[in-house]
Amino acid sequence: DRIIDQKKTELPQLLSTKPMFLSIDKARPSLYETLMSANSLQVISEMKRASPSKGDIATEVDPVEQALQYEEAGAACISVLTERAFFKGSYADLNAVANAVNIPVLCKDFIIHEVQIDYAKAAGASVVLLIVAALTDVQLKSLHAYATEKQLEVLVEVHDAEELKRALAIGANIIGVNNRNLKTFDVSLSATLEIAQLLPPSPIAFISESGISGPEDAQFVANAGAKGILVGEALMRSGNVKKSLKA
Ligand code: IGP
Repeated sequence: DRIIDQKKTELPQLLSTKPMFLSIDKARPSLYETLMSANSLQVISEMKRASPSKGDIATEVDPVEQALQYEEAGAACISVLTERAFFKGSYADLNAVANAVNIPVLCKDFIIHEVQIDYAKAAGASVVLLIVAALTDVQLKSLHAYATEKQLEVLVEVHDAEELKRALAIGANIIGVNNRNLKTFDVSLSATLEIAQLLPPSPIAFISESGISGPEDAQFVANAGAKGILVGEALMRSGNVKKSLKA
């Protein structure tokens, strides 16, 4: 709630200036297709400097160096935190990463308004995150339609059965379960198990997000049916990204 309140105070600034980025136009692969066609667990690797639950993680890291390591190690997609007040991210980070890599790039933020989608697109993202818990049904539906119209893919994030229902109702085809409860910061991989069991037979790219700290966690959520995992902290702290991603 505090993050959303903060977002609301930032909207006037975004609305009063046009997004201006030097973006290299790239035809990136589709994240959905990548996840659905792979026969092994795919990794969305995150550029994350800090977080409200963990404090500073790697504030001084060079986002381009980090992203190139991820890409070279075989990541399916790179997630870049753009939220500034709590995660120390920026659209500049997103823009630098998008220009450096050729794989899908996800703008990781708390999106509540179309203008944030315009910024994500202008900075070079090919995927945006929509968090069901942060939006009304009307907002969720219209932001999903807006992003789709702008040729962006959408990762729709849920945490429980009720939110999954709302994600399915708007026809989300990439659904991520956040193992971290955003209200309490409690992390439990059983959230992935719970949601996996409720997924309909339709072809949904199902992702497990947060709290995946090593190969055992990855195996656990893969067994539950995840086609991909979203990993931030463990990779930011890893001295050897290649080795970690291989494991
Ligand atoms: C990564 P972790 O525990 O591996 O660092 O988590 C990612 O799932 C997490 O950063 C995240 C997030 C979010 C951040 C998931 N959903 C929504 C901000 C907003």
